[in-house]
Amino acid sequence: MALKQIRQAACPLNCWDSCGFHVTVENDRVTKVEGDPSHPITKGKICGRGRMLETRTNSTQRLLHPLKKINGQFEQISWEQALNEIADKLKTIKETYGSTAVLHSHDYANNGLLKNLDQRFFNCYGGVTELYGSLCWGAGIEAQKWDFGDAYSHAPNDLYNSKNIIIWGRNVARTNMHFYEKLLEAKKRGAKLFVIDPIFNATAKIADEYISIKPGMDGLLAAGIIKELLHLGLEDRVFIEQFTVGFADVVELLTSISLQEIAEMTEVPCEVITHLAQMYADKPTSTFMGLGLQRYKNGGNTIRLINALVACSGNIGIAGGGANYANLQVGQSFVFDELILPQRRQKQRQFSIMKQAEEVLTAKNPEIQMIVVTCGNPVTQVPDTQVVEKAFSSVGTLVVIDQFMTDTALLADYVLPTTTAFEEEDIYYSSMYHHYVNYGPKLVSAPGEAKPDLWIWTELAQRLGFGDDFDFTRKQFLQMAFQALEKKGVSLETLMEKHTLELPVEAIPWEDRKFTTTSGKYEFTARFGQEPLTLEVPEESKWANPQLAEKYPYSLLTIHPMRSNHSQNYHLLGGNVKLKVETAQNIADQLGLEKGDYVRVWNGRGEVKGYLSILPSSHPNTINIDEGIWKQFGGSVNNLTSSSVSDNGLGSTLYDCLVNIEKIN
Ligand SMILES: Nc1nc2c(c(=O)[nH]1)N[C@H]1C(S)=C(S)[C@@H](COP(=O)(O)OP(=O)(O)OC[C@H]3O[C@@H](n4cnc5c(=O)[nH]c(N)nc54)[C@H](O)[C@@H]3O)O[C@H]1N2
Ligand SMILES: Nc1nc2c(c(=O)[nH]1)N[C@H]1C(S)=C(S)[C@@H](COP(=O)(O)OP(=O)(O)OC[C@H]3O[C@@H](n4cnc5c(=O)[nH]c(N)nc54)[C@H](O)[C@@H]3O)O[C@H]1N2
Ligand code: SF4
Ligand SMILES: [Mo]
Repeated sequence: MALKQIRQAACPLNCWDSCGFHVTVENDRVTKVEGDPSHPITKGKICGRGRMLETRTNSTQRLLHPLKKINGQFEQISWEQALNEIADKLKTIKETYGSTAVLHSHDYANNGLLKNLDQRFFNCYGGVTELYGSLCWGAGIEAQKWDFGDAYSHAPNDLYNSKNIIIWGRNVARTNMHFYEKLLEAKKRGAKLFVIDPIFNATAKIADEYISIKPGMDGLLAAGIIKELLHLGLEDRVFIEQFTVGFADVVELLTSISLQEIAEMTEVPCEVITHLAQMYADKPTSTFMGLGLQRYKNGGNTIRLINALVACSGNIGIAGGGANYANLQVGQSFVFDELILPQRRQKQRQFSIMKQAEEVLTAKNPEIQMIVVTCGNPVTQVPDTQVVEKAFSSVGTLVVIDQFMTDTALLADYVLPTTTAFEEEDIYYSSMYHHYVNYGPKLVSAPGEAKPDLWIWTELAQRLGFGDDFDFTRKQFLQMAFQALEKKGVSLETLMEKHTLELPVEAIPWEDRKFTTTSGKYEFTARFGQEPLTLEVPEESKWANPQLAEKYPYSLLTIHPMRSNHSQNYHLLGGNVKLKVETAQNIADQLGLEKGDYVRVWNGRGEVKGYLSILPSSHPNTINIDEGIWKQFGGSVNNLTSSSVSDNGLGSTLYDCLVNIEKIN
């Protein structure tokens, strides 16, 4: 008789929601993944990507053995051979060129605490070339740090204290499902919901008001709303005078542009801007920014101008208010330095994550000899795919650790098969939305010879002479990260028993009006902070580059897919995955395109082909192609995107992209 058990576990995926699971296990096999009804956020509901972790774990496409490319063909080799050869290469590279001739290319495909041990490995090895910045949220995080001192959000249930709720460039219904449920509840309780987005998405459908905006122009819109607040005398003078610095600079900046000009550039009518100013003053108003709206050259300034609006309308540090972007209080609860041992690094070099490919191609002293990829699929996810492919094909040795044969793995010299979340124990958290941390035990054995990332680091460390640094159990590593929490009475033992714990973080950030900036105040501008606020436009726009805009008249967004977490699920969806090119109605009308037409979208960096569909009610001259698509299903939209870096230096400009489109046969 099959032994069937329902076990508590956690979602490992890089996502706002960090859900709790009920996983059915039968005969050492995961057979179903559902929501844990006792989880305070998940309450029994999860998304398709979470449920699909069952398919992901049991898939016949899983990598089962170490592979080595010999004469262009992958051949199965033993772990012993793979580890010995990679360790030998690491030894020789360090001796000949220095340890920074190795690039560690990674992203955050798995939210497990122990996934950070890759950095421990590379630090103990001597320090390699690491990536800095973030494709995901870099510009916005940096903006929050400049203005407030850190990026903190209100606790999820504080939403019920809001009179007005603004969803600014976050695709809540698709990317943040448990927040969507809270929006529905807040509406029931009487809150008014506003959605500002170029795409009339599923969240816009439940809004009281939808404000359609030209992509990349949100900072200007915020500036216009501030202008109207001042014009109507609705700003919070007490907050501005007592708890902020630099407001005079904002006022001066706003004199450089008229409301009419702002309306023309943002393509948001003046009356709507005035109305939004009245709404911001009708407190408490909470603002929830997404990550989509800051993936522009001017992304840092965009977030800073929205912060400025929230601040001068007096919505900071009050129940039902907040400039909610991310909640770094969550990640800051763990002691990462104990895990990654930064002091063991002897050498260091950093490449921007956006420009890693160009940096690989041009690096000197030392040139890159080896790239090791963990928790990432750069050929699909990093901008300017053609350059990424060139760079990742050019190095002496490419090692990819993954569960599947991705487009990046296809380029590798060594592919090492790793486990999925249900095959190893870890603790999962996300600094994006809520402040609960989840425990995920090992539930089933790994198939074939797949091994946890940690096992791979341990084996390599032993071969390289620093095995002692990895001579700890998983639990001991978790205890290292939990040191600060234990002192606050949050114990690892309790988490492992209860599976979910609330972290002791502030529910209403900045309630005491003590900001962690240099001045201790909210910083509108550069006086004590970093750089002045400016009214910038996207890099690829008719204002910044009229010639480019003439050639490529349409704004391309490349938002996150509904049914896949980035590139992780397309190959598991079954059926015929078709690349969808979604355009605003006016583009289809102008070019005589119809739903189902086969079209080519191109710019100076590359092209993508797919099938047309219409984005109803969305902003004119806007196109969207979801990100994450493997070559075999049509190829990554990053063939079109730019590797530019945001204004404040740490973010991507993935949505700052002009293209053209035509019908093909
Ligand atoms: N289904 C699904 N969910 C996911 C993920 C996934 O891959 N799939 N990924 C997870 C990860 S890693 C992240 S970072 C989050 C991202 O979560 P979100 O921020 O919600 O999603 P994005 O797709 O990055 O951003 C898209 C939203 O920003 C809007 N947008 C784009 N440009 C602009 C602009 O200039 N102005 C305004 N106002 N809006 C704009 C888009 O129209 C869209 O509604 O989602 C997480 N959740
Ligand atoms: N054009 C465009 N590009 C984008 C975005 C966009 O909106 N538009 N979004 C950006 C954002 S927000 C993000 S966060 C990034 C995400 O970029 P990535 O993190 O690179 O994308 P994923 O597809 O989630 O995951 C990459 C790989 O990690 C593997 N993986 C999963 N778990 C593990 C594990 O435990 N160990 C190891 N070794 N591997 C594992 C998966 O199998 C997958 O192949 O993409 C960015 N790229
Ligand atoms: S992907 Fe996000 S919403 Fe879906 S189950 Fe995982 S954490 Fe929950
Ligand atoms: Mo992300």
